[in-house]
Amino acid sequence: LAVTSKNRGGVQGVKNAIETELAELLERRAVKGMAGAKIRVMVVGIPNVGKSTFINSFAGAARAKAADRPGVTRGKQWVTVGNYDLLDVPGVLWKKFDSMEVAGNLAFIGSIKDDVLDIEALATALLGEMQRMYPERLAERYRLTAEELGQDAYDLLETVGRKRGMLMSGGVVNTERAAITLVDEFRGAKLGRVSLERPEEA
Ligand SMILES: Nc1nc2c(ncn2[C@@H]2O[C@H](COP(=O)(O)OP(=O)(O)O)[C@@H](O)[C@H]2O)c(=O)[nH]1
Ligand SMILES: [Mg+2]
Repeated sequence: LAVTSKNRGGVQGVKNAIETELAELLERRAVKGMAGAKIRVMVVGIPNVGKSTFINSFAGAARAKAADRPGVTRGKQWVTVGNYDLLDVPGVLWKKFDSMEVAGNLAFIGSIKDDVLDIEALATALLGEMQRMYPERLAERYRLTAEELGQDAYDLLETVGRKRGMLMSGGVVNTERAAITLVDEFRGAKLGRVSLERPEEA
């Protein structure tokens, strides 16, 4: 069962969707006098997508550890809420990415551990995508002139760092700090809501 815009409607919406999906099973259980048996739900998804947060809103309390980075949920954890047993699991990624574009997008949103990535390369690639797809957001957030906005992505990273006063001795821009800031702000939605991928046209 996928949580989508059609069934999100909050926790109750998801419960309704599960109970509709399992109507036959629940009916059979009721006939066998097993109405009290818990509904077991495994919550699966890519790292850092909000699985633990979802379980916590389902439970109405912080029962599963959630954080703004991948790899926080280690091993599986059962959380019992009313007549539900929810299973929180570490995020899963497929073995091989279809394209560098998909791999890059997963890195931008924090589904791949940052320590295995070059943060400046990541920020530069992200800037390139934002220049292409949402230039006005960049211009607004970092108060960029049209000329600054049109620079190569790496030069733009330097400009962002300079504008934020991230200078090292000799006036050299600390591009690593600029990169960390940029990626953090993107993930914190400071650049607004961004869609990196769109459903394929039918
Ligand atoms: N904007 C937004 N952020 C969310 C949502 N759900 C979770 N998050 C944030 O996404 C990050 C990852 O959440 P977490 O539940 O730990 O993801 P998990 O790795 O899939 O278990 C945390 O910083 C959450 O606060 C959501 O619906 N919207
Ligand atoms: Mg988790």
